[in-house]
Amino acid sequence: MDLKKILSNFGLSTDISPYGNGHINDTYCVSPTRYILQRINTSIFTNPDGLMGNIENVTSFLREKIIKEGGNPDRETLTVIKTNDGKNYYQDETGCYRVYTFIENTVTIEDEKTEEVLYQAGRGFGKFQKMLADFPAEKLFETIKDFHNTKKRVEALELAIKEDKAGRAASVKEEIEFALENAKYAGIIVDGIEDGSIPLRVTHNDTKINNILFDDKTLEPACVIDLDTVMPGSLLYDFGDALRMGASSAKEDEVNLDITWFKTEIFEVFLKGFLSETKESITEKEVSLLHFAPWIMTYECGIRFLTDYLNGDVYFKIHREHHNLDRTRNHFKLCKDIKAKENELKEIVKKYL
Ligand code: ADP
Ligand code: GN1
Ligand code: MG
Repeated sequence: MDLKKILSNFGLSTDISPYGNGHINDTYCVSPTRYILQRINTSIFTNPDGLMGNIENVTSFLREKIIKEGGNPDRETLTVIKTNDGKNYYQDETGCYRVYTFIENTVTIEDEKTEEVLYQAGRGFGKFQKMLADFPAEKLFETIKDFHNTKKRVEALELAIKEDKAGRAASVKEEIEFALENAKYAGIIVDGIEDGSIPLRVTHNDTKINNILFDDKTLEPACVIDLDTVMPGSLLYDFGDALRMGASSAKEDEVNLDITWFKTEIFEVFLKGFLSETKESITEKEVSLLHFAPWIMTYECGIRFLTDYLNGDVYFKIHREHHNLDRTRNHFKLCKDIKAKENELKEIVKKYL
């Protein structure tokens, strides 16, 4: 693909290099005036019009709110750059491309998961959810169906085991056993949403720590990014998913499981930050599941990695052989550790409410 030609369709013609560590889209940084150029992964996001429509709706809604609150909308939410003919993405035979302004004087955190960072991330993701509390959910297109439906994720795993497309099932018996043994917990949030006991809210659904930009001096949350999966969901998804990676002592794909555990002190500071924004709206039922949220999101992501490994690595980007298996093992180790610390987590929640 000719990235310079693609950029000329946004009125830009400059230097360009690969950027970031996302697992889904191809991200590039354009300079000297910096922009983010992304090739949208259209095998995952099959309706780019719906996807970009969501992003435009959500960012313009946020923009108005930020202005009303006296904030800086160019810094606190994403800004989509239109193509020369006024569209929110550009399409050619090599794919679909979008451009955002680059939010300067911010940092992306991958490994420096300190208590300060996770406290600020809790505030940032909590505020994001609060700001979208009155966003008209019916305007949202469902970009990935059943994204956090853990029961459906278990079904997808069962199908992958049965089909065994990559011929790997026999080599991961232990992981399959762990996944299926724990499938009995898969309905706890999904069923709660269905029976109305857990409120359906507009949520981010991908609150990984590198999906928030922090001020490079104060580390305060500047902007929540990666808005591809903003859809109706549960507050517990955003809370739990941020801790899946954020509260791990190690990287998401660390293979040394002796140095991989769940840090309860990080759970505590993230909780404190998150509740500073959501305390008024969180329900009793949601509170009763805060200790469980990191477990279910880690379990769900773990079985998604395992499913992808069995399917032959077709969904998540991999950078080495067996990468998805390494991620699976890492997540299942975390699940075991979270379970062992369940009472400690419950006590922490009690302290804050
Ligand atoms: P993916 O869906 O593949 O995870 P992201 O949208 O999260 O893609 O972008 C990947 C990385 O690019 C982010 O983690 C962040 O470091 C950087 N990034 C994305 N958008 C911006 C932006 N507007 N300004 C600065 N950095 C950004
Ligand atoms: C993907 O896009 P990225 O890298 O922020 C994935 C998340 C997973 C995560 C695991 C659309 O997030 O659901 O939790 O990888 N995003 C999508 O690291 O599937
Ligand atoms: Mg991302």
